[in-house]
Amino acid sequence: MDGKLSGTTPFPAGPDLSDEERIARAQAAYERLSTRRSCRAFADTPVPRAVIEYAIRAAGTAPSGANHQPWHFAAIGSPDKKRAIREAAEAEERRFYGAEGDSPKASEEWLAALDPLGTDASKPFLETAPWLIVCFAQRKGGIEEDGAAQNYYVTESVGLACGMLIASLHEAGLATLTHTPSPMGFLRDICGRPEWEKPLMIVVAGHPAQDASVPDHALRKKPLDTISSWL
Ligand code: IYR
Repeated sequence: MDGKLSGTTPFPAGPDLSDEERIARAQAAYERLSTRRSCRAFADTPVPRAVIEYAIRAAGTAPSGANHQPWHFAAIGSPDKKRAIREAAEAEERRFYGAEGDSPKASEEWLAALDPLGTDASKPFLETAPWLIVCFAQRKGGIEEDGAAQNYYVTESVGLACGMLIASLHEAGLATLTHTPSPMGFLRDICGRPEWEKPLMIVVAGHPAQDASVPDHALRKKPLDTISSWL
């Protein structure tokens, strides 16, 4: 059987709601999610591991290619590991931003696009925040533990899981940042992950620092009639 299950189970019934109740729920979900902001200054206030565990469990329910669940989440809470990640990430970011006098690896256009966010090579939040969740995409593995099967739609699948991770952390009242030092191969070494896993992003989670702020640029969301068409 190779661990594959061939039966079926009845599709679970959704809640018995009127259309009005459904609209109200959809609106409430939108309103809650729309308050999420990327946070770039975190307090060192601890967050229980159980919160992170449930958020990772929720991420692990995401749809994925052939249900192979091609993700691994390394939850980093230890100060030593956080420091190692900060040091390696900042070294890459200094090259990206050209902070050491060399010409930046990033194009002028890219740096101009980041200007309204006010980001630079300094990433103190990687040590201050209580949790760094390093999200890995598994090029192979299949559904079996230690499997060798090819995985499919890996980036799409892990992107969906990361979205659900962030939404769950937001629901739990935490601030998050999706951080993408570039390149980020060093995360594989620090987290002790195998070469067929590709780090996709770090999800930083915790409470915002008292002086955390949101750049106006981040508040500009495209309206419904731009992001959708109805045919
Ligand atoms: N990794 C860099 C640059 C960066 C790139 C994008 I695209 C962003 O939306 C934000 C930052 C950094 O973290 O500073």
